[in-house]
Amino acid sequence: MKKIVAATALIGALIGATTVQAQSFAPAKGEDALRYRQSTLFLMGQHFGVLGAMAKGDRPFDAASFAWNAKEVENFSHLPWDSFWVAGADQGKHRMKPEIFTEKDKFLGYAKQLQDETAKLVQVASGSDVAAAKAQVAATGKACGQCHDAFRVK
Ligand code: ASC
Repeated sequence: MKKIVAATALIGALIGATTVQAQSFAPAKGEDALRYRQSTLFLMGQHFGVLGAMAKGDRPFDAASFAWNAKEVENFSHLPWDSFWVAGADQGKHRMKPEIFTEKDKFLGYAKQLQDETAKLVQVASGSDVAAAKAQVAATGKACGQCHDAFRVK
């Protein structure tokens, strides 16, 4: 019985893991893809801004608000990346550097790092260690920044 329970849990975990990894989305039209990725990055920045203000002490630390905003940031960290590869999504006003396309692995590696940091952000937000939560905001901000430095026009 124990073995069956363990095997079921393992299969569940594997299905869960692949399902999360397999999800991807990008609008089909270039102009929509540009807007989609810029919107998701904008929204991520808005919610991360709340966390940044709490971490810096510009805003009172509120655990429930921190946790909610962390969850939003984590969600948005999964959305923008596929839209960079939609034909026509480089037409219009944007700040992406062409290196995104010539250094795709590095770019997506940074995206993955961001997702890992935002997952930790959600995790730490559910605890009661405020210092750890603030430190994780800094770590997440670093992940935002390293990608901007390499792949966003100043
Ligand atoms: C934000 C935001 C970013 C990041 C970055 C962190 O709030 O809009 O782009 O944080 O500044 O380094």
